[in-house]
Amino acid sequence: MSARGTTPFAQALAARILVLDGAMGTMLQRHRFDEASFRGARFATHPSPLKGNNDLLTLTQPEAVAAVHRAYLEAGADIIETNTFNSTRTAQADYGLEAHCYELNKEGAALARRTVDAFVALHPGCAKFVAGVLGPTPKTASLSPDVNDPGHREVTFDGLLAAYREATDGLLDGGADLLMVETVFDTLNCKAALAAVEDAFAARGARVPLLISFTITDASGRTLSGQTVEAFWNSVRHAKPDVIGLNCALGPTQLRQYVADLARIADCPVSCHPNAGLPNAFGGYDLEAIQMAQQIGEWAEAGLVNLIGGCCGTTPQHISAIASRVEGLAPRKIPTLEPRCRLAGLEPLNLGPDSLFVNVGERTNITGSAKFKQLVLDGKYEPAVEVARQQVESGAQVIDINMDEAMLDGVAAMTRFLHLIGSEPAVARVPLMIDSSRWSVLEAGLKCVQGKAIVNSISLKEGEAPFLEQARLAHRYGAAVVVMAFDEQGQADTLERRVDVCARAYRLLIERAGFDASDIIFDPNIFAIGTGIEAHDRYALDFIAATTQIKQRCPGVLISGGVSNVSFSFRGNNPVRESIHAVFLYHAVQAGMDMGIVNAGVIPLYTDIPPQL
Ligand code: THG
Repeated sequence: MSARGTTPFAQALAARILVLDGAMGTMLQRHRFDEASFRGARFATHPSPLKGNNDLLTLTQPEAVAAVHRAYLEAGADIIETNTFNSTRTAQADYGLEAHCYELNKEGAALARRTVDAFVALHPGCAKFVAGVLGPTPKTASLSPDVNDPGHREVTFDGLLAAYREATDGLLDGGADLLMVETVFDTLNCKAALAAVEDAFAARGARVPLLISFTITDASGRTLSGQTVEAFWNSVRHAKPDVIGLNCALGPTQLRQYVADLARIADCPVSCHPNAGLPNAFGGYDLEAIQMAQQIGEWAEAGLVNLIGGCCGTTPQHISAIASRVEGLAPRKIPTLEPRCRLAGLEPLNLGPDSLFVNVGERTNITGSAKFKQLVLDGKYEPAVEVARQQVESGAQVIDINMDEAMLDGVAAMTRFLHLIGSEPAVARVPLMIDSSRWSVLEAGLKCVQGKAIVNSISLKEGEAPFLEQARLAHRYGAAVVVMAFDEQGQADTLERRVDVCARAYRLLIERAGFDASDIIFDPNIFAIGTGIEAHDRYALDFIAATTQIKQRCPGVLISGGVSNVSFSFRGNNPVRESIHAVFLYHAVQAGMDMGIVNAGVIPLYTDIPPQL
């Protein structure tokens, strides 16, 4: 695969601020095509109405589409977007044209390709690019369309994955230079698109530059699915996009602060293609070319952008004014970010060496709470969600969710529960830790979360091949991983084995699965002490010593553990258990333990424990 940073696109981005084209829809509307024009001869007898299906014009009015591409090239656009915004099965289902999606994408890319190539032939030496557009689809994987059933979803991750894969293959086969996942309003839809793109690259053994552009829907500064700018960025960073940006919904005035946020936190080029202002009473856009160019020019001068363009309501005049305004201005410098474990729910959670200990709520675990287990077994999901809410209210910054129970369909229970808490903003705020001993349940969970989650857990228990396979999949879904100190010989229970098993897993993850160290969370096993068996006496001490040594041998990783395990021998005596947890954490945190699965809110302060106890 070609390395990032050396493509003609990367070179152009390094040299100047690139200009994207403007709106396609508004330009096509000027033709006032009627039903017969949308259909053309080919779809004359199609059983459902086709008027308004702009993507179909690629096949039935290709000259009109090519004329828009040409107008933007002449206006000074460096990048031409394919007319494929709705060319996914998920979107074309509205017109009964699912069967034509591959062709719509391939032809959409080929038409843009031909138009760009013809332009370059007339203007030799200029660098122009075709961006294959993957739109958001009209459905949301993270939200329920039915207020009475917050657990319902109209579309699944797998359904979107298949739709995006077909579209991506069409765009690449048609000759797209770049791929652009754009107007993202639901991060889970976006993650399905990113996985599809990654799969297509892997199948071809070649990649093209990838652009992601998302939409802030209103003054709340959040996406439609509820994420902040930084939470969104944390949730898609795993795809290592060549450009991350914002488009649509708002005009430049409203978008500026979010572009500035992104410019601060993104360690890759930043783009923006706003609407021509907010829609007026008739749904039109009034911001004129010169004014829009002035605003965007100010962003360029402030060093906020690497690529700019226009969305709804923009015309070749807008793009021409913008292109002239930014010509000769320096592109934004790409910042180098500190390594951090960057998690996200609706809000970001960034963990680094200077972070305080992170409480992971343990109570949404069927194996760890009799109450939660009974609620789920009885199908009482509303009070089960309430358990999650209480954990967050009590200070859990992440919640651990486990549905491992013989009497239960784990995949279905995990899916249902994650859908429900996804609709509960007080819970969805925090990143999730998806806990299961079965990969099928972990994977089902990953298909439900829009944020950057933690997989709990993977290990070398079954050997290197399944470990690497699961690690790569977790990465593809954009998750961090808890790795248990467990190998083919069993759970590591001595200091030396705890450290050795983690060091081996570290090498494999970094060298063979493409992991950043900051996405690796080692769990060197918290076992019960005070069992009466002498060999168990050192378990807590060895965990603490292993924490220090693993951090030395595996730079950049985090350490976690299930804290309540340590006091299992004292079940029934909560004051003693909680004091043991406090003492354990007092030492483990000093040794470098970053996070722990705990009963949030009940652990006393070390200094409050009566000396006698
Ligand atoms: N490492 C990782 N994941 C883990 C663990 C770990 N997940 C599960 C577990 N261990 C951590 N979670 C819990 C949750 C509850 C309890 C212990 C660990 C617990 N529960 C009480 C009991 O069983 O006595 C309460 C029972 C009840 O209320 O019914 O102790 O180590 N990566």
